Amino acid sequence: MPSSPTHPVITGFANVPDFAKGKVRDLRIRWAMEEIGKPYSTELFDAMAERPANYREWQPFGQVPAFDDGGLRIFESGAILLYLGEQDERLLPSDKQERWQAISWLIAALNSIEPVLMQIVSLDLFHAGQDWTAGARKAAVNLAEMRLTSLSNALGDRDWLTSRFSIADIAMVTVLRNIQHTDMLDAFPVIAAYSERGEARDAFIKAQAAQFADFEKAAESTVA
Ligand SMILES: N[C@@H](CCC(=O)N[C@@H](CS)C(=O)NCC(=O)O)C(=O)O
Repeated sequence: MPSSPTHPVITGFANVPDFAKGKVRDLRIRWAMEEIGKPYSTELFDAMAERPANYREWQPFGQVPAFDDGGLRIFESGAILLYLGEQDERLLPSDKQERWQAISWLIAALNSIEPVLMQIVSLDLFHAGQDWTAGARKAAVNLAEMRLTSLSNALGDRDWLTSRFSIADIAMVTVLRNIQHTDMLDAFPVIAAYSERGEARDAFIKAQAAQFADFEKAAESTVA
């Protein structure tokens, strides 16, 4: 539901390599905004160029996403999700135990699962074809499989990480997308079904379409 600059602003990229489309982390924030029906605007940067110097006052690492809600500025996708969760119970339950369970899973997605999966992304995509990656990949896959086994056991027969959908699932489902270029989830049917469930949500579909639409718009304006 992208809209005018009077709405909260999410930063993202105008152009990324094909393998990164649908994976750039602004997708998490777009998804959360769609879940609660909140319009937003985007500010897009050229991924291959230096960010504007003053952007680092907003996002110290020059990364996306960052978020501006009427002058209130936040960086880190997890922090932005927490901010949105604080505003709407559809994203984060108010019951104390459920809330902290969801926050625990949000941090687990970003801190226990994402770094492990990003090692595989780094070896397969960012350093593709470099001869040192073969040995390193085996160790990275072993560690990832250990974590995925734990995640699968924790999910069990539940639909979501906690008793209902929350920002924890937005984080986890988008994190898991990073290994879509592999067949690793074939061995984890519980996680594969969980990912599919998340990606089948209307809000996810709209968010992903909006990210792709922004890439296309930027490509058209480059050609024109
Ligand atoms: N921990 C940060 C990671 C952000 C991040 O890695 N963003 C990527 C795009 S998905 C980026 O901006 N990469 C370019 C760079 O690191 O310079 C978050 O979750 O917001």
